[in-house]
Amino acid sequence: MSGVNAYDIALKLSRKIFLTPRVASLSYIYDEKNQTIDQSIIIYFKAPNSYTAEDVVEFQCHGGIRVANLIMNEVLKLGARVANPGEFTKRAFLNGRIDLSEAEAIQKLIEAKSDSAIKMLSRHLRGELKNFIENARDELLEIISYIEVAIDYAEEDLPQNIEEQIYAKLEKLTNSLEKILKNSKQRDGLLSGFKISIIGKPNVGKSSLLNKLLEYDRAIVSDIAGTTRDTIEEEIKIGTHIVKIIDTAGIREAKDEIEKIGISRSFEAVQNSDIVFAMFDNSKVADREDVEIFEFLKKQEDKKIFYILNKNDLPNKFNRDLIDGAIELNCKEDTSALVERLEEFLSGSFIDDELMLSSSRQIFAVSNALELLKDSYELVKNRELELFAFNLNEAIYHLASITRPFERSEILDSMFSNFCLGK
Ligand SMILES: Nc1nc2c(ncn2[C@@H]2O[C@H](COP(=O)(O)OP(=O)(O)OP(=O)(O)O)[C@@H](O)[C@H]2O)c(=O)[nH]1
Ligand SMILES: [Mg+2]
Repeated sequence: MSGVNAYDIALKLSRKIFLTPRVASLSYIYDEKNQTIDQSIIIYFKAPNSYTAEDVVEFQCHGGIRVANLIMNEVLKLGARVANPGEFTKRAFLNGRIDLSEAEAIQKLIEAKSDSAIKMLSRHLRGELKNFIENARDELLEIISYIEVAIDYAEEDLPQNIEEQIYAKLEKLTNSLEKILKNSKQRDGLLSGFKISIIGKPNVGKSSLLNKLLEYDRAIVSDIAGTTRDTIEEEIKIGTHIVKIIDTAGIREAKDEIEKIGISRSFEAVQNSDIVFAMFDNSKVADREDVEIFEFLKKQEDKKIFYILNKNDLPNKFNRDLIDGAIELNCKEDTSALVERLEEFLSGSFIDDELMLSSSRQIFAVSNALELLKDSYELVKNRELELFAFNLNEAIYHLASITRPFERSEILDSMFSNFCLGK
């Protein structure tokens, strides 16, 4: 419970005269008819030293949902109401306890898909992203103040090297924003969980690979080409990462309408993933369809592609030169060679000391600010200093939206509604 009446309600429920802040008190909980519901631990956090910066009371009751529900009912009868999703964190923000970058880190922490993600988010929680953004803002303010002095001068009185001086400052800032943006985009999968799609011609062993990775027979495997008709998504743990893996329908020139739809979903799956397992059959001669798959993969510049030559227990007929350095597997028996390479890639995708952004909202804000800064060079060159100052102010506005937005309600509503209930 959080809010001005939280403490009073807790006293009524426990029939206590007082609760010592930050002390775990063992207490019975009573209903309105004076019957005991449970014996539980009550902890009172006195404002402002709590998660929300308001009076907060926590109950640690016995397990199971029933006891908790009974206590909840009594709390509601005494005047409390059920919190909205993310309301505790929203109050923490509104009460100035945390900024938005920290609130987002809390949300992402709950959903984190890897140990490395947790480490990065805990840095955000310690305020590292906030400091980064505030430094950028201070540098922009410095340039603006510089400009404002310049605006007051007549053109001919301006120092000769004013352009270079502004350029130097601007360049430093542009570079650091570009860097954090690049890091964040490249390693997006780190926070949201990497997505891997398995693609290849029919019958190469894609579903066999999925099943082997999951260690149970999730997908139907058969020697009939075109067995998998629709994409199948599952989560697996690779080292300290939870990744989503998508088995797809084999790609070929299909006549069947349903198979065609399945195949277009296979291409979509590749487009939506960070990593591709491209599988070929060692026991067959490479043909036109294999080549077409290569052509398609060549265009997927931003994906990490693992080439796999499957069925290496059978005599080789596939032209190995086509996929030099492919991982050779027998999916029915052992996929460890692939898992090792994947694990290496996943852990290598995280560089400890590089700060990154944690949400598309933050990426959007930095991209907007960066665009404005890039446009500003031209303005300095043309001595359009007023417009230049305006641009920089706009950039500050975008950066501020990451930590403390100027126009709050819209951003806040959309952001906190993504939280899970009770946080
Ligand atoms: N010898 C051998 N057979 C394999 C291997 N991997 C899969 N197979 C067999 O190849 C056949 C096709 O396997 P699937 O996993 O269904 O192939 P798929 O790529 O999912 O095929 P579609 O769903 O039709 O696209 C099955 O009979 C598997 O048992 C392997 O490494 N060695
Ligand atoms: Mg299949």
